[in-house]
Amino acid sequence: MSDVVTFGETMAALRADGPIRLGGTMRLSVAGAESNVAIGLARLGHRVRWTGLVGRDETGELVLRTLRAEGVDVGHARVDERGPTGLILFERRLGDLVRVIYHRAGSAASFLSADDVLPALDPSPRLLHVTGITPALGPAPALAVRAAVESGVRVCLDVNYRSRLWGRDQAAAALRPLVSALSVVVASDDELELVAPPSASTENDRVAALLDAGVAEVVIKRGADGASAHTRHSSVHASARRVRVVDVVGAGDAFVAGYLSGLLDDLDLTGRLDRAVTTGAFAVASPGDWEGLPTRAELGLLDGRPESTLR
Ligand code: KDG
Repeated sequence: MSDVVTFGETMAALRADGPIRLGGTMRLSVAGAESNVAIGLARLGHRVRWTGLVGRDETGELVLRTLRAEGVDVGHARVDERGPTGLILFERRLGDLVRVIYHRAGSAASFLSADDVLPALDPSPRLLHVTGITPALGPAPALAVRAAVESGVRVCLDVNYRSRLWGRDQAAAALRPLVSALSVVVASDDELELVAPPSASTENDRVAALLDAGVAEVVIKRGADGASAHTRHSSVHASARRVRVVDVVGAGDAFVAGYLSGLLDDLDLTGRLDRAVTTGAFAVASPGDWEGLPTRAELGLLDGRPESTLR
C-alpha cells in the first residue's frame, strides 16, 4: 500500500541562467508540482505513487526514468499517443526572479482522465495529494481530480494557482466545489480566496470558513515570512529557515512534501510545520525543482553552521 498517491503533469524542464532569447546552454531535467512532492516524500522514506500520462517520446522516458530512479512507483503511469510530453522553460531574470514559459497545451497529460487515475487509488493510500494545476489542464483532468477527491480517501490539495493556465474566477469555480472532501488545504496567502467562499473577506474568515466546511488543516505558505497552520483547536506559525536563495522554484512543493511527511509520521502541528519549512529551505538553497531535496538523514543539515564543511 502507498502512503501517498499523487497525479498530474510532469514535463521536461529546461533551465537557462539568463534570457533565453540570447541563447546559450540550458540544463535538462523534469518538473511537475505533484512529482516534486512525490520525490520529496520518497527521499524521506515514504512509499509514494505518482501517476500521469507522458508522450511517446524521449522526454516522456526521461520523466518516467527519473521518477523510478527516485523510488517513486510509476506502475500506473503510461504513454499516451495523443500528444507529446509537455515542456517547461525557466529563465533567470533579475537576480532570483525566474520566468516560466510553458509548451504544454495539447500535451499527453492534458488527456488524463478519471479512468487513468482511479485504479492508482486501489488499494487506498493513506493520503491523496492533488494540486490546482491539474484541473487547469483541461476538462478531462478536471474531472479526474473531482473523481479522485470524491473517492473517499483523505485528500490534501495545494491550490498552486497558475495564472498562465487560467483565470482566478475559473480556478475558484473549479476548486471551491472540492472543499467539502478535503482534509488538508495548502495555499499561499493570496490563493486562499480561490478555495474559501466569496463571502469570507479576511484571511481569518477564510480559514474559519474552510475549517467549518470540514477541512481539518489549513496551511498557509508565506515564503520568506514562514508559514502557519490552523486546525479547529490550534494555530501555529513557523519562521522560514534562513538560507542563501539559489532557486525558489519548487519550494512550495518541497514545503508540502515536508508537511505531509510530518503528518504521516504523526508529528504534531508544530513538528509538521517545522519539517515543511526545513524541506522548503532545502529547495530554495539548491538549483532545480527537486534535485536538492533532503533525505531523512539530511534533515538536520540546516542545523549546522551554514559555511561548515562536513568531514
Ligand atoms: O512548483 C514548481 C512547479 O510548479 C513547476 O516546476 C512546474 O508543475 C509545474 C507547473 O505547472 O508550473
